[in-house]
Amino acid sequence: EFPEGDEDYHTYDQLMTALETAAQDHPDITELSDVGTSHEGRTIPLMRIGAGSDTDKPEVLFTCNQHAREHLTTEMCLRIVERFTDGYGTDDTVTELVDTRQIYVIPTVNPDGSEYDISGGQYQGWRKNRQDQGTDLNRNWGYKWGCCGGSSGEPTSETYRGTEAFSAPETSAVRDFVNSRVVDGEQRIKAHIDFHTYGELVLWPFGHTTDDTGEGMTEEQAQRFRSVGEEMAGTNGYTPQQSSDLYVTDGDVTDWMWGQHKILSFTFEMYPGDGGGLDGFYPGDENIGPETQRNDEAVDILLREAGA
Ligand code: 0X9
Ligand code: CA
Ligand code: ZN
Repeated sequence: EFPEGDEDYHTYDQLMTALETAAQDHPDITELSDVGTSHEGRTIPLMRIGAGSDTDKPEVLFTCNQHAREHLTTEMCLRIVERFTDGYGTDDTVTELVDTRQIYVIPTVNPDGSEYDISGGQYQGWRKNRQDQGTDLNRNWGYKWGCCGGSSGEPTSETYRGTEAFSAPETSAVRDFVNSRVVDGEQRIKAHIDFHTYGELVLWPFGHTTDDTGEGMTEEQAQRFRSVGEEMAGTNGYTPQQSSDLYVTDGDVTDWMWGQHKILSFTFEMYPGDGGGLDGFYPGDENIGPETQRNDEAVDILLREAGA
């Protein structure tokens, strides 16, 4: 459970209950399922929100909580679920987007790590999954995995990349779902945000190279990332930049989404901007409302962009 004073954050069980409630209250526009199970056997939930199940509509994916201690991101995904279900039929923007898009939300990619991080009612400062000494899920994706000094081969490292690409059941489950959205040879998912904390940044690929353009990224494509990234950052006040401007990573999710599938994929680093080390991962629960709402417009922009 969460420490005293932070009870508004959702534990895994509370998250599952909230998702079940949203699905039960809005059966016509939702479908709650899962992409598979974690190392310790927890279900990794998947919510689809969209009016009608047809495959002609552009699809958008939101993922959260790859990193265990980044609990604010789980709340971000839950807000997306609740806004696009409760707002249907009353909020014009929500209604239009639910009518014209399929919205997929995976609120916790790393349920084992997240539960471990709050075990004993104290924050454990945990980042990775719970397989052996822990794999950094955001170094385990299969596009140029381990290529470029942006991850570690040492199991004790916070950025351990795993024994091979997709060695973690959590990344391979999400991979299989995304691969399954290739219908008639076309990837139906057009855009994606992976939420992290912290730093207040909007980041785009590639992360494995500091080059702006090159293999897998034309001038025109890089321009589109920059312009959409800057537009979103204009609404939440985050700093927009290529992800490798922060630091080089290999095996992160956005490199795979773009490199493998040409999905317009961003990493958001949420509140706070500068949190003083480990404390930055644990903003009080009074921040959940304002700091998730802060990304409403950016989420809407990406949903619209998926149709462009
Ligand atoms: O290191 C990460 O996985 C992300 N930051 S975090 O503090 N949440 O761990 C950033 C990943 C974005 N990719 C690059 N910076 N290359
Ligand atoms: Ca509180
Ligand atoms: Zn993170």
